[in-house]
Amino acid sequence: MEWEIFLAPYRQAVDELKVKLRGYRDLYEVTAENSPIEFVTGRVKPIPSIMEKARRKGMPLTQLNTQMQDLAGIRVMCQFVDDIHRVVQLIRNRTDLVVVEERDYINEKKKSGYRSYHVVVQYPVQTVSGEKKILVEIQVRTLAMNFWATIEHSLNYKYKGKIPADVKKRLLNAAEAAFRLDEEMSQIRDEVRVAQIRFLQKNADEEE
Ligand code: 0O2
Repeated sequence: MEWEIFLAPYRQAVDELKVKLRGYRDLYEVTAENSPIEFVTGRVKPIPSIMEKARRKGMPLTQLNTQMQDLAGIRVMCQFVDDIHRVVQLIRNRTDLVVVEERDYINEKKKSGYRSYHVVVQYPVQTVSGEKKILVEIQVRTLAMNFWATIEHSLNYKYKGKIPADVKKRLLNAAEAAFRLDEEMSQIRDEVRVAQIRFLQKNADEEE
């Protein structure tokens, strides 16, 4: 029950931010621009994971609100790597939250091969006892990065954090393959854009 009371504003923050970030898709629909957001998910960290992380990092349970930045977590999935930077800019421009930290695991991937852009924000929630400022970790990643991270995460869970060396190596190769897939998709998109512009230009010239 105490956990539920402690986590209630985190659930509120996750619910509100999911709605707000999903809203961009509708806002982009009325512009000529493509939405940089494909889909948004969110979760409050499960209690056993909170306890495990607190133990691993030597965090006192009384300091979780200031020390554990991902009790509330939002994930934003994008089609292309460029879209990640557009989403991060949208987050930085918001006036209903304050960005407190950014971690660029795209230019500096983790040892595991993990890639994503993390933005930690401070978000005010209106609770029954007044305003409470909550830390929320927003992970922004491409569909390919998400595919890799989801599978690696479940393997980690399956092997209880002790993935065998050969599987780790193959996961690293798979992370590189996901990275190349992102690069290839961006190039294809750029080439299609150039071809479209040429096609429109040609039609316009012919009509003159
Ligand atoms: P879950 O189940 O996703 O909620 P640390 O936990 O020490 O690695 P720190 O300092 O808390 O990291 O912050 P970081 O690295 O910015 O964010 C941690 C979260 O990023 C993780 O949460 C994952 O969601 C994701 N992440 C980081 N590294 C990896 C990785 O190698 N593989 C995958 N699949 N995800 C990763 P949690 O706490 O692991 O849990």
